[in-house]
Amino acid sequence: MGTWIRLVVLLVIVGGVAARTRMLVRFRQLAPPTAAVEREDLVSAISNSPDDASDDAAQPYCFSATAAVLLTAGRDGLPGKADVDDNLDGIVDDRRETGAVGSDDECLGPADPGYQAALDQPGVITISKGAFVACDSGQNADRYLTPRWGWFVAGDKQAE
Ligand SMILES: [Ca+2]
Ligand SMILES: [Ca+2]
Repeated sequence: MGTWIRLVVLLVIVGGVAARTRMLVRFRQLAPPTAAVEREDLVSAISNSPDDASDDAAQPYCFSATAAVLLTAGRDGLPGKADVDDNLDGIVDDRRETGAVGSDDECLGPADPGYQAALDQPGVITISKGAFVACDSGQNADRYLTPRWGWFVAGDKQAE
């Protein structure tokens, strides 16, 4: 009987070590892509013109309290899922289905692809005001967008 207990304790210890090792390996793999970004890289990106084709060029964005955030009918052109009564009110594809969960409907801000085209589409709903829009304020922008790193905030120069 003592042998069985020792075997169980040994299995628990080996299992614990294996689980901990697996977690540590996974943790390293889950490091964010920005983990290796140096501040100098971001300062350089801000200095590059957004017209550069480089992935490192940063487009400045400034907050606009009047910029519309849109809710579109998606690629199928119909509110919610096409030919489905998403909100169960007995009417298929009525306007109140726009943005239904699981549909192709999209929420778009000025920085999103397709935003300009959506402004002219019928059935598009403005769900709020206030968003970041491309601007040319250079190093004083509220935030920046790069193809390589996505969004980042540069912060106040005095904090350096
Ligand atoms: Ca749709
Ligand atoms: Ca409906």
